[in-house]
Amino acid sequence: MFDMENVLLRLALQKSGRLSEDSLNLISRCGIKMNNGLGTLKTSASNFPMEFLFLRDDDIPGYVADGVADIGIVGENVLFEKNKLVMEVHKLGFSKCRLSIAVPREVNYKGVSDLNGKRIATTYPRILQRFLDENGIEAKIHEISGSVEIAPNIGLADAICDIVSTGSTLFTNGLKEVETVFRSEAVLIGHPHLSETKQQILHKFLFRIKAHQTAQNNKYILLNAPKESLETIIKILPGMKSPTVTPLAQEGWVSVHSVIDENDFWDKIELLKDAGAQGILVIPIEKMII
Ligand code: PRT
Ligand code: ZN
Repeated sequence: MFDMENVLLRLALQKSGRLSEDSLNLISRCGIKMNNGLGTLKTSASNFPMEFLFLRDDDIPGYVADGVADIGIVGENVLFEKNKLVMEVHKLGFSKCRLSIAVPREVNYKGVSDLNGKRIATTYPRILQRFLDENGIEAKIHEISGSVEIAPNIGLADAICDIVSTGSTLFTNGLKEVETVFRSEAVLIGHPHLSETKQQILHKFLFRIKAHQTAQNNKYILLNAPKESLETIIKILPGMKSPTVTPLAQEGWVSVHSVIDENDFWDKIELLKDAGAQGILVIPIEKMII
């Protein structure tokens, strides 16, 4: 299918952790079949010129910068903390989280200047330092490699700066979130100087990623409407170009097919019902190329 002189684009993935499942899912949604690689360091794809390296997420920016891997999937938190020379190619929309400062619940925190002179434990010293500098705060950063949330309880620090998702880890450790330092999601990163052939493969991969993301953000909608409401209904449903309208066997009724954005889905359904639409069907879209 591809005649690319046997060049393979090497993608670095997290071996096991919070990014792994969604990364593998994305690859599969792009129609790329990975040869069985469970437990191995490296595997290839059977139907796409791609090879996969399984690594710790912290090592991914470095390997991509050095050219050991051509592209990688990593959290923006790790990308910015590692500060390696790589390109941020595309945001992937999963593994969303934030890096926040938290203090013991009983502390009467009034604002960022309360952090002056305090000790803050974190595994993200670089991102935290930038936040402190931007806010003109002088605090002491304690870099630790894990279990940051216990630092205040054992007297190691007055505050922490750590990844928060649901907030339950902070809660169970008697901490409260007081400042958001950084928002993160998984991103596709790339080596800054890929060969022409590798860039072409990356292009194909990106095209598939975007088709999958667009499909995820849209729904296919089918409904029946009385002919006299058609004009109103078409205004509510702009669709990709214009909706498909076909007559129904029942006199005076038509069937309307279109695509709607996931974000204004519920508002549009209300409006469509009010306009006289009936038998509304909403169907997920597998791929969408616009
Ligand atoms: O072994 P390896 O080094 O590869 O993995 P890791 O243990 O360093 O990373 P991993 O798998 O935990 O996370 C990978 C990436 O997922 C992170 O770099 C973030 O970009 C993203 N991510 C999304 C998260 C979370 N959500 C998350 N909740 N990373 C970590 N957490 C931890 C956080 O450190 C804290 O301990 O979960 C806890 C907080 O969660 P809540 O839900 O209780 O608030
Ligand atoms: Zn890690």
